[in-house]
Amino acid sequence: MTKSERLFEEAVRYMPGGVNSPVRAFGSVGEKPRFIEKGEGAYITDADGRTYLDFVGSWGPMILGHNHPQVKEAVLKACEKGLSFGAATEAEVTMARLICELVPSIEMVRMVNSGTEAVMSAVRAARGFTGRNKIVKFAGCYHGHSDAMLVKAGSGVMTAGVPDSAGVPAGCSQDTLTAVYNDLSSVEELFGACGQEIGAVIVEPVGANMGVVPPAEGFLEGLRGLCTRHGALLIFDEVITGFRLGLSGAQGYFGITPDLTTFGKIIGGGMPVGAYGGRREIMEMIAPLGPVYQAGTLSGNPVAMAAGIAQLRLLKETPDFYQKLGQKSERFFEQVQKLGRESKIPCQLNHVGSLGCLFFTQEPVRDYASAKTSDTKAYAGYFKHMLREGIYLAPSQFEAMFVSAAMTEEDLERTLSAMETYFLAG
Ligand code: KE4
Repeated sequence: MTKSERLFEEAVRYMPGGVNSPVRAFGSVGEKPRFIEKGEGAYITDADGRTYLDFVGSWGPMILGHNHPQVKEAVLKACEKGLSFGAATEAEVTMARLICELVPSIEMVRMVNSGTEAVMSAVRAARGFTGRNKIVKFAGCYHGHSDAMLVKAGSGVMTAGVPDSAGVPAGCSQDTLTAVYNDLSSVEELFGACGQEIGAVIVEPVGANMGVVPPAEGFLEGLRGLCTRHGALLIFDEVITGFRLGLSGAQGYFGITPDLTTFGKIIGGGMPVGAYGGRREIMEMIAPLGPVYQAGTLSGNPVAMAAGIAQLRLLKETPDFYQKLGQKSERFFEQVQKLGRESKIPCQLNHVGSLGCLFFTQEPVRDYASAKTSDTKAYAGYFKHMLREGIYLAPSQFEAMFVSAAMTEEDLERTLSAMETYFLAG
């Protein structure tokens, strides 16, 4: 029995499914989870001493790779001064100023502790600002686990959202309407049916929780236009794309200005951090200034801020950081695409910048329904093959590959040859 197996055997006694977040249980790939002991640069090492090239990167935060010396040093330095005060600190001002400087649409920002909390708070701010209760989201987009976001696509236009989890009362999901990603007409239909009641549309500007699904030409512009026309707010959930696709995230990459943006992952540098921000008149609704209540004991925690500030400064000050990461990723994904075309196993690659996903389906993937045509068993076989080759991929077909700046050309070459063996073996 490996140490990971032994740890898992014990873990399931004390934690639901033996994990603190479901995807880590490796359930959809039929493997026992690897317990990770450490990370360094592009690599992680499990409890049995096996190292893997890490394409998960803690689901996005580790864009610089693990244990970056300057991020680590900033954290250790902050720890020297104490871990948490529950009081205002300079680090929070530095972080808020940095986000407002880097993302033009953000005039004011509030730090929280996770992407879920950022989305939950942004939705409440949108409802408070507009005085409207309905929120439109998209099938296949994930915005964390707050009740209003755990909604199954209702069948008809007017069908109120149906809870997508036990424990979510109908009352919490009835005001969440679901549209089809990359299908503007499905959004127009909802606005046509209840436009004056819709307070906001929330969207992942690049879908990254149904695998990676880029926005179709005109989709994001169309959402912007519809929201403006109907007096609803456009919320970009940039928990994954924020500081991933560029210093001003997907909104800079695609040139669309949302009213509110949510962040997570990269802004914490690996520590628990989320944030939401946007137009001043909206953010001034937030307590203690305005009537929308939101709070958090560890929000803006000085150690977490130190990690996030160090990472954001490195991204801002490293010359041509995103150009280099983008070119490296483009070269890599082009090779993956070529392998996919020669592969005996049908697969489709979607990618945007350093985000990518290989879908095991014949169909081009442009929304949740087409993503779901993927053969998850084939993905599981691919996952296991790559794990044996020392390549750590997302343990689910419906997640993203994250290329990190720490990955070398040799790392990516090794990944491609591991893929080639699998695809050509068929
Ligand atoms: P957290 O509460 O997990 O920090 O963030 C929720 C969230 C919000 N919005 C988007 C676009 C997200 O991708 C996420 C969380 N992403 C998943 C990965 N697909 C986190 C991994 C997990 O759940 O363990």
